[in-house]
Amino acid sequence: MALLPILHYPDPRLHKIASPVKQVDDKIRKIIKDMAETMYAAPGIGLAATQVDMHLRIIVIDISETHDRLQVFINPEITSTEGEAECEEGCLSVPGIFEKVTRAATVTARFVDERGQQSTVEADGLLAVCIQHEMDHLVGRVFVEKLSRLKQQRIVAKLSKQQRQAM
Ligand code: K1U
Ligand code: ZN
Repeated sequence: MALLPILHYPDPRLHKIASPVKQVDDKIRKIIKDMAETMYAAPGIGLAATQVDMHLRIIVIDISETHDRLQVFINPEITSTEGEAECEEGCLSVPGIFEKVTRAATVTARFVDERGQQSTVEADGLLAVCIQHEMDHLVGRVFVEKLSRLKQQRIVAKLSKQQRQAM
């Protein structure tokens, strides 16, 4: 079992742009396995490779209550969206912070699966939120950057305090 260290906001490596995966091979499947283990251990319902300092377009998500419905999205691209919905979001890279964010209510995305097969997903509810949140990580965006400058400053101050207390 390999648990990967998760980068914490405002680490500048969270702003790197991830590169597409060229070929889904055993090396990529090992990264996916380690990412899934890291997500389950955190615990979280999603993780983008960017958050574990691997700058490849890979996302893992499991929104099931039983933690046995892992979904893997390699090279995801959103092809269409509909509507708007507000949802409270959290982030393993921004521990202890939960804020409401508005995103598309439904998304359709194409992606490559763990076997290297092209696939599509139509998502709404929490899965749609999670796909958009994780895809933002792949282009270096963290959800708190959707909030007001004042809220961001408060969050950075709160995280610095948490880090000082953890020392
Ligand atoms: O990207 C991440 O850091 C993962 C993030 C995903 C996410 C959650 C909520 C809305 C949008 C995206 C998390 O998993 S935060 C932790 C969390 O939400 C959670 C943890 C344990 C049980 C249930 C939820
Ligand atoms: Zn996140």
